[in-house]
Amino acid sequence: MQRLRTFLDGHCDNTAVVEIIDGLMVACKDIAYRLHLGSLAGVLGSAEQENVQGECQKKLDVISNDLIKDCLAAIPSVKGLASEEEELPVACNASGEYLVLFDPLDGSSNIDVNVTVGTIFSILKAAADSDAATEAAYLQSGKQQVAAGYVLYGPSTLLVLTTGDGVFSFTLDPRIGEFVLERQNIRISETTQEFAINMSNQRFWLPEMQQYVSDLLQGEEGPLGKRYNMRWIASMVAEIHRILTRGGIFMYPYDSRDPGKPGKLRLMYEGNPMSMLVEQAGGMASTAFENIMTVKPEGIHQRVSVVMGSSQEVETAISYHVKN
Ligand code: P6P
Repeated sequence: MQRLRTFLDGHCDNTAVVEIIDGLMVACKDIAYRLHLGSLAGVLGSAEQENVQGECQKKLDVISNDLIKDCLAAIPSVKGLASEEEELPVACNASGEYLVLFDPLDGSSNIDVNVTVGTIFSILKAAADSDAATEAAYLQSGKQQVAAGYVLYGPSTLLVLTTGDGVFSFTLDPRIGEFVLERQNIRISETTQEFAINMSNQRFWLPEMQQYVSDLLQGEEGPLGKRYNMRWIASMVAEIHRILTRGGIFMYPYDSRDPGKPGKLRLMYEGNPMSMLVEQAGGMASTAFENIMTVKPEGIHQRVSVVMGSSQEVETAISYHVKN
């Protein structure tokens, strides 16, 4: 059993990034502990406050965010951080060279019904003269990420990460309190018969997306010529983990409920890190019109339309959009 730090020391020659990932896991192990205690930890339910997104925060959203912030601020190579739960970025160590963006507890609406949630993180190199207390320092496209990953708090606690040379997964062994290597060089199957989308939004989608999903639902009698199964967990981390494990396509497309926004999910700490993982595993990640990791960010909480997973299926979804 290879422990996470042993693996990272042999796999990644960027010691600062290794320190950040290894250090971040201290907070994630604490989050895993509190989640698995559930109501016994007195941390379920609402925090009776909203985040910058105008979403009702769960107690564990706030606790997880604070745990990760404190943990990252103590790592010398972290120059600053940006969180879904923080309106503005937070400067950490002036001598640090890296920026960490994260969603501390993605899918947290599932906590009270005991469904899998996760922490998503993205690591960027800070420009030497950048001010980590301002958004500008973080507004780099997804292609600039040096590392990305998520911790999945499910029946077991898993870490899935990439430092730009393949995707690797680790299982938290509670007997020793360490993440141990589970899978190496994870690859997503090019084809799939499983799609994930929230069908209740169907009437708000672009006609192109409506047509694609309609064809998926027609199965072998339709133009796509095969039967599809559907999944929707309402927790992106769990959906993407399923896709990394057995293929599939995950979609949260543009919808007209809020015409001013290109989608629901956030580019910097959901779309980009998940896109890096999916592409490193041989999949594709698109807005349906362009590669997610080429989107030029204009704000740290910017939203993005998401279509990602098995490459051939994503290409099919894109073909419904691009020709029009
Ligand atoms: P809906 C969780 O809130 C999240 O950001 C993603 O993890 C998830 O895929 C999506 O939103 C679920 O959204 O509209 O189905 O509740």
